Amino acid sequence: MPRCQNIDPKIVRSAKFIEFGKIPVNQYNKSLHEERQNFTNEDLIRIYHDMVVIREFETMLNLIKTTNEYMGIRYNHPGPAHLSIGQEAAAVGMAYTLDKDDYIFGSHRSHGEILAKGLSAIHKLEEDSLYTIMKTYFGGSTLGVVENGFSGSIKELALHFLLYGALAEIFARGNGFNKGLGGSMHAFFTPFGIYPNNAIVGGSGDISVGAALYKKINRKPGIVVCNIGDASMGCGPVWEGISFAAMDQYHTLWEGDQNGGLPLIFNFMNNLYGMGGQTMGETMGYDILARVGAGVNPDMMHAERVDGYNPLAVIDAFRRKREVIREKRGPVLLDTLTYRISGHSPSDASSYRSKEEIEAWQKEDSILTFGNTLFNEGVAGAELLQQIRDEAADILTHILKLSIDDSVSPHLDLVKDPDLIGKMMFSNGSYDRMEDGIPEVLMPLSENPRVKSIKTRERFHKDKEGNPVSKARLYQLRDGIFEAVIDRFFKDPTLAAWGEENRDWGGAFAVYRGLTEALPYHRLFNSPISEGAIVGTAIGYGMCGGRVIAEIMYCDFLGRSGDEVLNQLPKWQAMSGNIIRMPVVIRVSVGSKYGAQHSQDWSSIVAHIPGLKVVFPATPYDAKGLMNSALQGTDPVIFFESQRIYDVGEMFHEGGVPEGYYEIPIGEPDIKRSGDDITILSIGATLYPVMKVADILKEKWGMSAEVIDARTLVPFNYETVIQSVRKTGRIVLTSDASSRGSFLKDMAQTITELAFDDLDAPPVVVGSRNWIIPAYEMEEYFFPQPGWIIDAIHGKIIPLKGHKPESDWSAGKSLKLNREGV
Ligand SMILES: Cc1ncc(C[n+]2csc(CCOP(=O)(O)OP(=O)(O)O)c2C)c(N)n1
Ligand SMILES: [Mg+2]
Repeated sequence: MPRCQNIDPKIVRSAKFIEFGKIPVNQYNKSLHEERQNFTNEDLIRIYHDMVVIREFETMLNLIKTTNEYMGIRYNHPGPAHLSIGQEAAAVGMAYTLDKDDYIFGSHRSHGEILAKGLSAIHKLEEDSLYTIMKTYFGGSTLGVVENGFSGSIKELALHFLLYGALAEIFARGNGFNKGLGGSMHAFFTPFGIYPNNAIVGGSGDISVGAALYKKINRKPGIVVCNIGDASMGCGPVWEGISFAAMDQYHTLWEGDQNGGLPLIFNFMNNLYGMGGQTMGETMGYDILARVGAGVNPDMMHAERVDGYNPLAVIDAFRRKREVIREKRGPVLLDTLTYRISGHSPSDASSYRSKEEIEAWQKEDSILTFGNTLFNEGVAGAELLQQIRDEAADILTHILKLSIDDSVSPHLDLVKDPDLIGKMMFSNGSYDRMEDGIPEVLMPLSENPRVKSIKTRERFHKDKEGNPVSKARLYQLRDGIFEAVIDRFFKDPTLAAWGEENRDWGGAFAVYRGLTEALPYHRLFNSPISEGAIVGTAIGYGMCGGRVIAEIMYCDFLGRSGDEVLNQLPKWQAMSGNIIRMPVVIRVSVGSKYGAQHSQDWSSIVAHIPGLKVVFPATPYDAKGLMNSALQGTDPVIFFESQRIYDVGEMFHEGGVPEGYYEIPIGEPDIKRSGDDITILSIGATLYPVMKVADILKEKWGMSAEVIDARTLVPFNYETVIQSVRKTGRIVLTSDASSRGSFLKDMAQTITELAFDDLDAPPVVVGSRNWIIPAYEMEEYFFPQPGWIIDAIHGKIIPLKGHKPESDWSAGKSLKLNREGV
């Protein structure tokens, strides 16, 4: 259904003022006495206990890092440890109301948050399910270490399990929560609702929005809390995440029970510093961080500053904000004021702040203050408080011993299996749907106007008489992608898609035309112009268990989603210890005609990044089969589509593009024409000029060229290419990417290694020039042309009788261009 929201000039042109309401700052003012009806003694003592455990955990790590010793136990931890001594009340207050269905995301400084959330989950879970969670995690290997010789309750065992899983992870041990592949800045444990912490400042800013979308779209219980630092408010992904989370459409266009805001709290752990930069007074201009909420939406994001030095103030805020979320009025922004007594890292000399300042905050230390309050109110005697602190130290001494004992806590054994991490990069799953259920659609597939119109199209480029089919009647490459996408929407209830102009516009270049009619808003929607968050939210949605297609309108805009594509999407499967799967397809349209910032083929850049599958089909048959595979899998796939060839018909597959479902395995190149004299390997749209080259070679020199369409960059089965080279002894590689540092060069080098003895000449790469891409009228001087390929064959592989080259492929020219860097 197309959107219908008329914009009336009379209304939008009328004069008025924007009124901002009040944003509460540290308004909590209840005494413990007044809070007694909300907390039992046991609750209050638990809050104290949880803060103490976190303090001891971080103190132990600080001592290990700075003195290599804790309680007489010596250990050298070479890795990072960004500690949160001072921030315990903020962490415990944040986690207190949350249970395992509530997800937290974090930052490089999240040990305290992990422990607080874990402790809260342990408190709320029944013993049976708690034990099952521990027993089934990595087949019980983490539990086995702490269970051995343990005599206590399940809840006490769970405390040991939590501390051990986190510490072993920090020390890169195989029994850690993420098999030691996450480490201090990325440790997490999803069964307790602890989702990835992120070493990239602000990295969780958009990923957490995707998690909230997952909960909303799939009607899952719980809320999402994005714990990030005050300095991350300067980061693009955070601003983009906030815009994405606060879109009007959740209230104006999403229908039925989907109408309403996201279940999300951006909780800024505001310790007033970046590393050394002061966010208030130096590096930011917000003065009080909560102010930012005022500009975001008319609800001002329900923004508030809370005193994160008082756990009860934070709990109070979370209780109130949960109500806001229950009423579907999210997202919420909390500015939780706290202070980091510890350095940014243990090597930090705190040269950027005065001793007086640190001492002033130490005087108000939350554990000290809260302990005194409990004592004064008669909740706990000094002895009990001391006992809690002593027990925490005892447990941590025990856990430290276990965590550094190589016999029970070894690192992953890369001696025994040097390829172990390689095996963890992809999950290689195959699922029709990520969850059972009935997909929500607005009409039967057969009644969809686009589906009906495609039915009438010719699925091969020539009709039965062998005449070319007109464009209007031709089944095009874009139709292949559409068929795979709509088919999956009718199969997988979790599938959602978003990007710029994905809905009424019909998707960029009309690939999605017809989808709007078939799908409700919550399964297909227009995003803000936020390429970072388009990908970041897809990552969050995928890691929570949903399948998703995100779209980047032009490949050139991938730069805007650099961190998400290069640092987040490829890494979480392996960094989680394979706890997480990532069924995320990023469609990337490679432009043409629009010049230097709209026409680049950056497939080589993503192919360089370990952890991404990279696909680039050039025919309708391949596009449909590869999209089907991408959408059947559980790995991140960057799916390149060239705008030059969206309207080509199928020229290669006999019988045209099948109507039914089929998959083409990702990683298999395809021989588009057989030949004996030379191999031409092409990636993407250059397939078509290459076919011209093959014709010319045949006509003029009687040479038969074997044309191989790579179809995929990663993974890539070289067998097909090597067998071809064995036969032809010669190979040219071509694509629209600028040649320097391209994936073609990587392929040429691999082919040289694998088939050196079979080659008559070195593999020759014919890529685009190392320039800006000029206007359409001059594109033929930039992108590989049939003439260039023939000249390159003539100049570098085999002289072609009588050929007069127009381009220079001499060694001298190559040296000159490289010397000049162009
Ligand atoms: C994108 C990025 N830039 C810089 C860094 C280096 N760095 C690590 S922590 C940090 C300061 C972050 O401050 P804030 O977000 O307030 O969190 P805090 O450290 O105070 O908990 C910086 C600059 C990084 N990890 N990621
Ligand atoms: Mg900070």
